[in-house]
Amino acid sequence: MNQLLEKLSTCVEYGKVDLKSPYPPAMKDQEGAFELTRQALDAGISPGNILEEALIPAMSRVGQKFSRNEIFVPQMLMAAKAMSSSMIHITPYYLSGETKRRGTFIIGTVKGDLHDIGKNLVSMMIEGAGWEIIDLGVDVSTEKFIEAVGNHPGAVIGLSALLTTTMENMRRSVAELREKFPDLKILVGGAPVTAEFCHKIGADHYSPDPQGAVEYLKQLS
Ligand code: B1M
Repeated sequence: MNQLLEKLSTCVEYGKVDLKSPYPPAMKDQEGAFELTRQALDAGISPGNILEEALIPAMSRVGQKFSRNEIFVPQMLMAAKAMSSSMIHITPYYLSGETKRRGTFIIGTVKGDLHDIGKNLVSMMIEGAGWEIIDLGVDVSTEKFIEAVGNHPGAVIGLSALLTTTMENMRRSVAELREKFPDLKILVGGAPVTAEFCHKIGADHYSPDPQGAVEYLKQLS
């Protein structure tokens, strides 16, 4: 791999955002994802190659380490922050249509539920895997989920729930989404959710963590 891309990939994996970022201490005073992405673009490397060869593999390594409990939420957040600093340079190419995303992923925490830390991690990892994210936020009504799917034909949807009480709202939203969009792929997750519950409510896939969600989407794209 190109040396610049290799360096950029390492920065994202270890959460080195930019030159002035003191984290991680071992990379203090070194350029970070922000500067290296700019340099890669200036060197003529395409945004698609930067994404496919540096950013996506870095986030995939992060997801695998998180699944194996080798890193924890703060490290994952720093990696996502580094990825976002790189995306500042890459996003304009998507907006201009010059570079294509792998698909659109709609995500939200179900009605009555305000927990969003896990949902945000999932959405950051999926964005890191090359998908466009439509984040509906927390306390999302079934109507809002339905409206978003209507506005983004072909999108995959993800519902998160952290409370046993809001699992019932997840069930309702999934049932109505399924009725309106029989072919829609529905992913569910959140601490109290299980594969058995997913199956019972008619969703397509349950993932206990962001990496599982990324792997599922990979099969679909
Ligand atoms: Co809340 N809360 N909380 N809380 N809170 C829990 C969930 C609870 C287990 C704490 C406890 O009692 N031990 C408990 C639920 C009990 C139950 O239902 N059985 C609880 C409760 C009761 C409440 C309130 C009712 C408290 C009250 O007011 N009496 C209240 C409810 C508010 C509401 O939602 N309506 C409440 C409020 C809050 C805060 C606002 C203070 C805050 C949320 C802040 C925020 O999210 N912005 C909060 C927090 C922080 C927690 C705990 C401590 C941490 C949750 C968290 O962020 N975990 C939590 C206890 C705990 O989990 N230890 C608790 C870290 C996060 C990375 O993990 O969200 O599980 P998690 O996400 C994981 C996976 O689940 C998965 O990937 C993530 C990364 O691995 N995942 C998905 C998540 N969504 C996914 C979607 C996918 C795929 C995977 O596909 C779409």
